[in-house]
Amino acid sequence: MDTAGTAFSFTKPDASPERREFYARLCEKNITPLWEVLGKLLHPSPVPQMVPVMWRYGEVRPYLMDAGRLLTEREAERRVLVLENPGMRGQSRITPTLYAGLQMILPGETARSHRHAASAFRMVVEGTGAYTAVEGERTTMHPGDFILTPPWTYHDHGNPTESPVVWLDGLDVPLVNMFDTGFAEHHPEDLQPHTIAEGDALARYGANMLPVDYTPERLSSPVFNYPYARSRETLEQLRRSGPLHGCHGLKMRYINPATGGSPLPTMGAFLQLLPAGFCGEPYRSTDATVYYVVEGEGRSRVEDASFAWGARDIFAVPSWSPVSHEAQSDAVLFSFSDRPAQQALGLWREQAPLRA
Ligand code: GTQ
Repeated sequence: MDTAGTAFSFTKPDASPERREFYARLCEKNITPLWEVLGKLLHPSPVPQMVPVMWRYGEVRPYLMDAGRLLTEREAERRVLVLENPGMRGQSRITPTLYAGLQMILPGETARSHRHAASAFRMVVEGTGAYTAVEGERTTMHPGDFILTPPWTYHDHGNPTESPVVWLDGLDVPLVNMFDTGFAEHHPEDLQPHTIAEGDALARYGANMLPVDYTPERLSSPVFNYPYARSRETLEQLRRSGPLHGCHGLKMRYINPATGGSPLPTMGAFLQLLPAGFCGEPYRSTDATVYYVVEGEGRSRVEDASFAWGARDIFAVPSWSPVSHEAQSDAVLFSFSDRPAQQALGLWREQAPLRA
């Protein structure tokens, strides 16, 4: 049985001259007394360095265009502006475990083929008709599409259209590097050969059927494009049947159709509809979460911060911070976090309703 505890607190013992002299001797040997650091190691609840933050797309877009003038895609490998959490500058982190950036690719450009141990996905922000190729298959990008590049799969991007294309990249690089498990390599050719017809993966694995002898080759989803048109239609259909969740509105999670688990081993992704006038209750969970506004206008309160958002804006919510959403117009929020990693390790918690 679970016995309710009292809040953890710890006061350092006084440091007498004799104790200090002892600590100095320990220090020389790379040893620290636990009672000097315990308060930093154990807390009654999470103490994130991460802070709530929002980026308005209208403010970032001009910088993407500047980057387009100043560097070629080839020089940059990927032309990405990394969204850094103000509580963790210089670490390429938007949350403690996740990386996010806005990638821009100009007409006629390609981003060379490579692969890495980190998982990645794209959420398409602007422009229709660019492509991502993954392990021999291309998929055409449309705004709102959720596109995977599973760990150690070759991927390249191209923009054969007449306009710049922008997407949000999410990667688990900080988590992979914390484990010191990061590897990366280029494909021997600039662009990998396209050996599989476009649409193959979605038809084969994404239509509520699987090939009769299918056995999963990897932990990630065999579907690598989750088209927005389909996901949006699902939300539209479901709002007619209801009911709405008091905190989330109508919230769905993206899945690996072969397992029902998350699309990528470490990252979960979600899509939620907040109907016009929705005024949600506060909710919190231990997975720090990044939100991207696909459609609509509204406001989210995160602790003391209040983010008034519109389409294409991005905001981030730290672990265990209460968040509540309101929608002025019908709104669709995409979000992602390391929830599957926390769940696999037995660490994930959520709370709603919140006690005072
Ligand atoms: O598109 O492969 O934002 O490798 C960072 C690293 C995107 C990519 C990023 C990458 C990519």
